[in-house]
Amino acid sequence: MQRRKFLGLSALAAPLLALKKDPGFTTSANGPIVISTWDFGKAANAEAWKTLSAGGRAVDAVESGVKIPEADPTNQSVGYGGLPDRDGRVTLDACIMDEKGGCGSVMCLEHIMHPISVARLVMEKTPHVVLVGDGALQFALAQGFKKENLLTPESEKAWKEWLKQAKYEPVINIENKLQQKKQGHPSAFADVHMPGGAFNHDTIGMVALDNSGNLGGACTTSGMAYKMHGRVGDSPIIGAGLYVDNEVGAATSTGVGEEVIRIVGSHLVVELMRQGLSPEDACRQAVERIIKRDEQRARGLQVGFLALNKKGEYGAYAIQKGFTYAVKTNNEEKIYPSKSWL
Ligand code: SD4
Repeated sequence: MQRRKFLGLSALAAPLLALKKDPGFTTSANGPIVISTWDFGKAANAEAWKTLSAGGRAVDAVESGVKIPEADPTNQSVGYGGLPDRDGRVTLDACIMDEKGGCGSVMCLEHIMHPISVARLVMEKTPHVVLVGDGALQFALAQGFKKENLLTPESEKAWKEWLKQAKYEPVINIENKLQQKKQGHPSAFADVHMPGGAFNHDTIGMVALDNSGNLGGACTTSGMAYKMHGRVGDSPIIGAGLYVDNEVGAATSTGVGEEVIRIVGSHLVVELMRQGLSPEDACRQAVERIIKRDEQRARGLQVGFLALNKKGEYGAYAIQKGFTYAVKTNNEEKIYPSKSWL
């Protein structure tokens, strides 16, 4: 019995020996810093920077930053213009954390352009952490948010195309592929078989360190396109899609949310940094945790983590190539490719 257990374990461990070793580099910045997921993080960082460069709070910076993709109708992966669920409904997930351990979240919220700001008010004006669905909408309307139609003609068209085959197939690195498509890049989807142009996942996660040395984070998404109605991913789940601990650091994630929830990914990354790992090593270990659960499965999907510590060092790691993140500091404004397992 013991032996069988041992053999079982070693069989599980064997694929891990194939995990790539990397030197675990970290980069640090003097002064404030903001980092966010994917190429579209660059414009969001620029907005957040207005607050950070004026000496403002990280939590204010990240809220204003992620509102940029939320309001962009051409961004089919976050907020307004986001691809709907299989019933044609745009349902949004978002959460936010501040330096005091405060957190607020909304899940499956419809008709509100800025779910991140509703999440912020859940944090600041209610005794709760999470509001979902109708309750979240009711709260938003009571707080003065406007009810709007978030389904753009382009996203409606893509959904109707998708309905012809109605096959749920998450596409790896969809965020950057959508961005390239927008920019007229001819090979944006060359490597992907997409019935009806089914684009499938999307999120902006942003973490920042302000001039006072405090951290904040925000994460917002329309979730996996063509998901079941009511499906919630990792993004609005505190500890999964985002975690901030002002003593240690902050982390966020993107990709197939179910995988991130199963390992409580962002919290794991922060706890690994608490144990002394660099941001990149912490992200890598979280990715390895997913791979260890089911290597075969992991090969077919994308998850990326992005982390920042109290010293302003940052790093990222993903399962697949193609995950990118944007960085803004006093000295640089850049998009980096993340290291990856595959
Ligand atoms: C979700 N994690 O809803 C989000 C989607 C995402 O890159 O991040 N895609 O599962």
